[in-house]
Amino acid sequence: MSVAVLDSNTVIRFIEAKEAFKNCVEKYFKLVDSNGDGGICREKFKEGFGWLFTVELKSATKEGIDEFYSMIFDKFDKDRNGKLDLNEFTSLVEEIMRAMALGMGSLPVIVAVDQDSLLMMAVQHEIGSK
Ligand SMILES: [Ca+2]
Repeated sequence: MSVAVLDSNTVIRFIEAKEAFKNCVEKYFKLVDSNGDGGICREKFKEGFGWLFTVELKSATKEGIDEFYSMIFDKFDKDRNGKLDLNEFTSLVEEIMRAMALGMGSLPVIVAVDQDSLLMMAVQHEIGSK
């Protein structure tokens, strides 16, 4: 866990740098899709979500957490085949990151980020492009 200073523009610029963003999402997709069948099932999604985003659900009950994951999964499993393919997964990541950016507003915020989290990738992308 490290600490980074970022604002919504850091995140938005990362999403809009299509190639860099796509590469990162694909990297995570492959990580979560551990058996490489091109789809992330419900169970793997639950396991893998914490790698992507630091989820603060400490006060939530187990049922609450399950419901949270189901809700997200169902929303993005557009063709309802019980798996998230790369496209579905990409829209999921993009939407969550945009929501995070909205929450940050235009003032820089200090956030604790996991070394391999997507927010960290956004920060690194920003540093790299300067
Ligand atoms: Ca699907």
